[in-house]
Amino acid sequence: MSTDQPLDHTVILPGATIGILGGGQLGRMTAMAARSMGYDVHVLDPDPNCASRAVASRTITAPFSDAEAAAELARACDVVTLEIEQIARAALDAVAAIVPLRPSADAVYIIQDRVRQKRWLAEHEFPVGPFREADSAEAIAEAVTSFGPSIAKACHGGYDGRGQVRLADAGGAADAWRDLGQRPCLVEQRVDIAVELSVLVARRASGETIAYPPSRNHHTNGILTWSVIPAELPDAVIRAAEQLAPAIAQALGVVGLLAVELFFTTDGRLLVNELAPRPHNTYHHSERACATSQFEQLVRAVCNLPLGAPHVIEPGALVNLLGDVWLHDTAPDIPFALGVQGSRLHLYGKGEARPGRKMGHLSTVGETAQEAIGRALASYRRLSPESAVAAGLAGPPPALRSADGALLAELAAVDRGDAQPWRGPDDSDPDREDVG
Ligand code: AIR
Repeated sequence: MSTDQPLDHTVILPGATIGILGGGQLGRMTAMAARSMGYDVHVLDPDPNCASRAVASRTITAPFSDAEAAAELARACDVVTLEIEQIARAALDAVAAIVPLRPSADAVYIIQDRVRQKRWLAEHEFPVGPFREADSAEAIAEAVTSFGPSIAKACHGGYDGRGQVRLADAGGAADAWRDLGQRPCLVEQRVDIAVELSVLVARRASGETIAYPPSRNHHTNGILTWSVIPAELPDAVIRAAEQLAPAIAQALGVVGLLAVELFFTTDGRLLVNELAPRPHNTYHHSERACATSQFEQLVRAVCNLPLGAPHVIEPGALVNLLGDVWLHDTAPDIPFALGVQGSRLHLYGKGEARPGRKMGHLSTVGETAQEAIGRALASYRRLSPESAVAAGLAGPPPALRSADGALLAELAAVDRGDAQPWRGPDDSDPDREDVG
């Protein structure tokens, strides 16, 4: 299925109105960048007090399944984008019938269902780990019997670790099926991950495409804990990731942003974990570390302005602040946290702190990636010692360049050329322009 749209050279100039489906933190930070550039912003979100409300000039309160409300948003906008992929197809189509929707309804439709997304990636010869669709407890059990330790993910709706169940063996299948709401799910084999990374791609309607340098990421219970850029991996891995991600964006015909989450496995493979057609938590440090923040880049891409340079100007890191930070006995110590050199606090203005809910992040810069992540974690420990203990971040920061022996051996193999993280589909032409 080709989802690409014809090249469009129309520029949407400042003064125009950008609509955003979704009004959470990603919409809020995008809206701030859009406002800085002279655009007006309207958002649609089910929550009347959504995080974007303070920045948008109009907030439509409606569920993401409401096609009429989506059309109402579109009628007052010059272009519409999104900050969450769980928007009903009818609502996406209703927008696209009125104004350009970027990324397109087809691209979002493929990504928003985990099975559809994985199948699409496999069909297009992008590297993915073993997976299977399951529509019963028995099917989950069968998959786990053949895969070994696995993870079952709801097809729709889960993000930030929600809608995911880890299975050690087939014995957990009945519970997993129940916990996932007895709905079709994706079962993936658990792979031995050496490093998690992501690559953010921006593509504008004219076809211009750029990739950010990879970000290195660490998750706890399926939620991002910290990210650091540059990822400081072997050149071969960086090059492979920077080639793979734009190739996916190109094949999907994404206009806007596409975040590609990747696993670099202990046996030297680069696998696609998940795609997101929007700004991504793992690039919040781009506001400080990169020449162009991901939020400004989204605005440029959907308005068809020249894309900004994505390179790292100063190594940067972020640590997420979940609702838990505000729920411990000790209140967060913001002044103490901000005493760490290079640290900055970002709060999303969400009314209610719930466990696991993303409320904000701390960002830092440093002379090296190691210094940036060290400062970010130091600032986090000062902010909330209890959270740091709970997230396993109370000790010294991870040594980015001295991982365990097995990992080092594999990374060395990649540098020697013994392991090939990704070389593109068989018919790939290294001189092809569309993957640049
Ligand atoms: N989001 C979207 N997909 C994944 C994430 N984390 C962001 C979007 C969305 C917000 O999370 O910005 O609007 C919803 O956050 P919450 O805390 O209200 O569930």
